[in-house]
Amino acid sequence: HEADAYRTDLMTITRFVLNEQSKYPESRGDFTILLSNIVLGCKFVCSAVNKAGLAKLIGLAGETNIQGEEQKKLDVLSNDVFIKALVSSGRTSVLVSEEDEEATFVESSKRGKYCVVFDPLDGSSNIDCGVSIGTIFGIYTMNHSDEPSTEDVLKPGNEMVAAGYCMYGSSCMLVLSTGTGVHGFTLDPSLGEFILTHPDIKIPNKGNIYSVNEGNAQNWDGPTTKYVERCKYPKDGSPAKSLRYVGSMVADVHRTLLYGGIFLYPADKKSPNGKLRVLYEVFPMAFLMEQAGGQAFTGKKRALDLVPEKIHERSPIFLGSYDDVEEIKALYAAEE
Ligand code: AHM
Ligand code: MG
Repeated sequence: HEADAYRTDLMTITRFVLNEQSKYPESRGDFTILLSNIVLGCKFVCSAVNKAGLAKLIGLAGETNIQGEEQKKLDVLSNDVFIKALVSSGRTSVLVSEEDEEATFVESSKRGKYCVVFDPLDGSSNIDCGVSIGTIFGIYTMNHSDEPSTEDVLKPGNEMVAAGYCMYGSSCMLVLSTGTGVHGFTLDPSLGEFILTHPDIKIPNKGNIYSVNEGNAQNWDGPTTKYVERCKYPKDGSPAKSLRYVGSMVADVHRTLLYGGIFLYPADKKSPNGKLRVLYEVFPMAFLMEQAGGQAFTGKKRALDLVPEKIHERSPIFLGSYDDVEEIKALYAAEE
């Protein structure tokens, strides 16, 4: 039956976002243009990641290939692509990338009302062995001042207007929230389009997976230690949780979103603020988790209420299913 083999009404990500934005009478399509440039960056990175083994794109930045050309490491290349796509969109003023120590301030002729914080290629330890990696991004609007500054992005995560990630895995998936739920789009490589495949993702209220780098256990604090102990040896007669840890935040969070459970990157004695970066790792993922019905907690407060003081600041993070995060919150509250 032809109708079964082919879906003819394709909800592309552009069409989806245009529909969403049309609910706002003041919308002039700026966000759609910005997003289509982010999508372009994701498609480029996806294709580069897929070719990486073949094209010898992997290697140290600064290494030269047979033609004597400089080779760029995949993460440097990805960053260049995103910065150029975002600047040329004409819709951004401040860009913060994990790859660049300083923020990028867009020249005045190309400025727009949005600011984008992003990690162009997260999970770098997984690049060379072909395991899933991803891009993470968050979007703010400019403050009402003339000159763009880091103040435009040093704002709590609850002020983000959108957040998302793209996972370069067995399929390429873009997961996005503009504050009205979480929606997943899968790249159809033959069309070069992201098609809505996972509308309105909701995270299960409770999961049976925990995800953490247990190699750091000797340096954990009391509540984290107690929590992970309970995952393995539950006191209430419930079955023990399974451990899954890719070591790529996008992959670990994506699984958590779809299957439920909890992802932890806690503080430890060696890293009192954990490892993950507030602006472009913690906030976007916390935003998505809350939009999907889950929670994100820092060990002290709701993650989205943090007010970052520096663009590359770090924070401990516990995120995932509502009930699972409730448990770790209770353990931290008991400490006080
Ligand atoms: P990166 O930005 O250098 O790639 O580091 C971030 C990654 C995350 O994707 C992942 O959650 C975490 O580091 C894993 O860290 P660890 O190897 O300490 O477990
Ligand atoms: Mg990173």
